[in-house]
Amino acid sequence: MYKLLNFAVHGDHSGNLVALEKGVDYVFDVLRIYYIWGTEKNAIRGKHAHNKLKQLIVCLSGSCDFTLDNGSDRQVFHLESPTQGLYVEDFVWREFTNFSGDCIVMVLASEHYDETDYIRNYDKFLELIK
Ligand code: T46
Repeated sequence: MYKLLNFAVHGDHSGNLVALEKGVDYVFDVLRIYYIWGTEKNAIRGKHAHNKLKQLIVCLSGSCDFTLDNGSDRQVFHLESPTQGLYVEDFVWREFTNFSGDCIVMVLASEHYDETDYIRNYDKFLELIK
């Protein structure tokens, strides 16, 4: 399952603020936060799914494209605002591309980093979700 979320923005003449709260904007315990920047425009990141991991993905600056695939549907999300987040559950194949030079992506994750949670072969992913 994946879903594009719109966050509440607290803005006034001095600027904007978004607060992400458990139970409102995401539902899992956050065990890890990581961020990605300085990615080459033509890079392709991701190319995997997860067995267990749930994540909330926010493009804080610039833009990039996230392609999500649940085995039957494939959808491209153009992330370009810190007011939106992509919630992505386990067993979703993801690729991200088309990075602007100023792109900074922050990810809230439900698990510690664990290489054994990654499914890096697309055919195996299709096999597992049958
Ligand atoms: C995902 C997408 C959106 C760590 O040591 N700890 C970490 O928490 C992470 C995420 C990565 N790493 C190391 C492992 C690799 O040596 O950092 C290097 C790059 O990681 P990776 O190639 O997995 O990066 P992406 O951008 O392809 O994927 C990441 C996440 O791994 C993945 O869960 O959903 O961002």
